[in-house]
Amino acid sequence: MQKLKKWKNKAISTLKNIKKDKLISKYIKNNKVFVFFVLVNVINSTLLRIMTMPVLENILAIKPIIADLAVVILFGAFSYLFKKKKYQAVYCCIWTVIFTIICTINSVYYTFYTSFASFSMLSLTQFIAPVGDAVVENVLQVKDLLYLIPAAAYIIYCIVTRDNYKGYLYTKRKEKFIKTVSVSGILILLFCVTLTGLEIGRFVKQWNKEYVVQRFGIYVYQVNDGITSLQPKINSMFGYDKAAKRFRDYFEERNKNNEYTKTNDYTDILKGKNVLVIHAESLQTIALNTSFNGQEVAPNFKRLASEGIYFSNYYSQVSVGTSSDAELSFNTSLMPTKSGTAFVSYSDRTYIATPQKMKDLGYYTFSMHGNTADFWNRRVMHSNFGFEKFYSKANYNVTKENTIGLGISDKDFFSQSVDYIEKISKEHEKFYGALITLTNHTPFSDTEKYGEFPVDIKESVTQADGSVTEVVYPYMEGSKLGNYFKSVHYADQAIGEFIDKLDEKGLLDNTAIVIYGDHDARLPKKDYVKLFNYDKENDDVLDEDDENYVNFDNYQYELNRKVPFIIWTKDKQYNLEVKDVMGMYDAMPTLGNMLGFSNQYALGHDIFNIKSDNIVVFPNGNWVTNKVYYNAQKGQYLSLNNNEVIDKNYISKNTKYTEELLGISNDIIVFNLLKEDDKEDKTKEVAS
Ligand code: GP9
Ligand code: MN
Repeated sequence: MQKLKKWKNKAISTLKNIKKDKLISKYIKNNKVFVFFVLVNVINSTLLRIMTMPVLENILAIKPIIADLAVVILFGAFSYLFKKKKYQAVYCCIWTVIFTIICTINSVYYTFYTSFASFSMLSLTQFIAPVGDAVVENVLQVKDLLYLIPAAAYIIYCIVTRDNYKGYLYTKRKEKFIKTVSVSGILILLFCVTLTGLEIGRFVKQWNKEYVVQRFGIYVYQVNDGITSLQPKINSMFGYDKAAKRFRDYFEERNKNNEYTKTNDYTDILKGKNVLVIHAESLQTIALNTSFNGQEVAPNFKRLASEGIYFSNYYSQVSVGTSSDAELSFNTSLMPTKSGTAFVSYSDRTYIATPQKMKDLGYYTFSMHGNTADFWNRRVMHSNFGFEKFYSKANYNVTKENTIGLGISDKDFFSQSVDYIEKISKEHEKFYGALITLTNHTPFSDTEKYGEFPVDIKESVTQADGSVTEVVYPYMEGSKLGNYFKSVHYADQAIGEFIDKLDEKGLLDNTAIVIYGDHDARLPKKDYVKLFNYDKENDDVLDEDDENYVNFDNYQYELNRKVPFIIWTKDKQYNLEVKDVMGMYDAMPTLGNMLGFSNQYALGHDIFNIKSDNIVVFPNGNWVTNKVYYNAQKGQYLSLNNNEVIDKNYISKNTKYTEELLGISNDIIVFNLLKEDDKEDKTKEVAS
C-alpha cells in the first residue's frame, strides 16, 4: 500500500515536471528526426485503414493506432544506437520507405482482392505477371499513391536539414535506446491488456485479414503475416500429431452416419456417361438474369440451365488463389489454404480428387486450357489430381488474330478442343475432361473483339407529328460492369458454338456437360447500384430516397457474387432448379453421387442429401445458409427470409462449424493428412 502511494506520488510529480519543464516540446525539438518518423508512418497506416475500410468504427479506432505506434517506435528505437546523427536519419528514411511500400502495396491489393497482401503471394508473382496489365488497368488509382506524400515530405525534410546531423548522436545512446524501447513496451502492454479472446483468436488464425488490420494495424498484420507465410515449411514440421488427431476425431464424428455413402434420387444418374466440365472464367449468376433491349446477356448458358439441373444459389469459395482455388474446391471438396495457395505451396500433397476417382472408374481423364501449363502450377497439380493429359497453350494454335485478353479466344479454344475431344472419344471408351476458359477475364477491356452487344436502353418515341424516333440512353455503356456483360455475351456465344460442334460430331449423345463459374468478376459496387437504379432521364443514379430505389449494400454485393453451376445432358432428362445454398466444395460429393464415387473426406455435401440444411463457408470466415449471410469481419449478419429473427445459437453454432472446417481443411493440406488415409477411402461401388 505504502509502495503504491509512493509510485502514485512519483508519477504525479513526473507529470508536473513534464508540464513545468516543457519536457515534451524539448523532447520534440531534440528528436525531430525520430518524432517525424513516428508521425509519418503512423499517419500512413491510419490512412490506409480509413481508405480501405471507410467505416466510422474504423475512423475512430484507437487500438490500431496504439499498435502502429508501438511497432514504429520499436523499429525507430534502434536508430539511437548509431554513433553518428546522419546514420539515424538514413536508418529512419529506410524504414519509412519500407513502411510506405507496405501501405501502398496493401492499398492496391485491397482494391483488387478486397483483402490485404501476404508475403506468401511473393511465390506467386510469376502468375501475377501475365495478368499484370489487367491489374494495372484495373486497380492502380491515384489514392494508392497518397502514402508517398508524407513519406516524400519526411525524406525531403531529412535531406534539407542534413547540415544539422553533422555531429555525433547523444552520449547516452544505450540509455535512449532502452527508454524508447520501454515506451514501445508500455504501449504493447496497454494494447495487450485490452485484447479480447476473439481478437487473439483471429490474430493467430489470420483468416480474417480485414479484421486483423482493423484491430492490430497494418504493420502488426504484416509482421504476423511474414511469420505465417513461413508456415508451409514450419507448420508441417510442428504440430503434426495434434493435427492428425483433430482430423481423425473430426471425421469420426462427421461420418458416424456414413452420410457420404447415402443414396438418393440422383445416385448414379450419370454413371458411365462421358463428362465435360467447363470451368467458366468469372461467370456470375447475374449474367444469366440480365438482358438489354430484350437481348439476353447469356442466352446459351441460360438455355442449358433451364434444360438441365441448375444450382442457382451456388457460391465460389476462393481466396488469393482465385482460379486455382476454384479448381481445388471443385475437384477435392477442400477449402483454400490459410496462407499461400494449395496449387503452389502444397502441390506435393496427396489429394482425393474427382479426376483420379474417374480414372479409377475406368475413364480417360484430361484437362484443357489455353494458357501456359505452369500458370497456377497447373502442370503439376492437374497431374496430381489425376488428369492423364493436360492440353495447354503449347497444344493450341494461338495467333495474334485469335487472341483476346489473356490469350486464345474462347471460340478458338473450344473449336480446337472439339478436334482433340473427337480424337479422344475414338481412342477411349469413356472420358472425363475439364476445359478452362480464359476470355472472360478482368479487365474486360477488349470490347471491340467481343462483338456487338449494346448495354444501353433504346426506346421508340412517337413524336407529335406521328413519326417514330429512337431514343438511346447510355445506361451501362462505358462502365466496367457494362463491359463485363459484353464479355460474358462473347463467352456465351463461344459455349453455344462449342455445344453445337460437339453435337454435330455426335459427341453429346452420351455426354454430360457440367458448367461452373469459377469466381466472381470483382466488379465495382457502384456499377451494380447503377444497374439497379438507373435514372435514364438524367443519365444518373436514382436518389436513395426515391421510391424505386433498390438497395444494393455490401451484403447484396456479397450475395451477388454467386456463380452458376449447371449439369446438362442433351436428352434434358433431369430438369430442375436447386435453390438451396451451395458452395464449390459441394460439387464433388454431389457429382460423385451421380457418377458413382464418394469421398469420405469431402468437406462439402451432396446437396440432394443435405438439402436446405447446407452451409457454405468462405475462406475469410464468413458463411451463408438459406437463412443468413454472416459477416465474420463485422460480427453482423443479414437475415435472408423477410427479416426473420435469428437465434443467437444459430449464429454461434455455424460460426464454430466454419472455423473448425477451415482449420481441418488447412491441416489436411499442410500436414498432408490424406496421404495414408487415401488408401482407406471407399467408393460407392466398393460399398455396394
Ligand atoms: C489463368 C486463368 C485466370 O490461366 O485461369 O486465372 P485467375 O486470374 O482467374 O486466377
Ligand atoms: Mn479465374
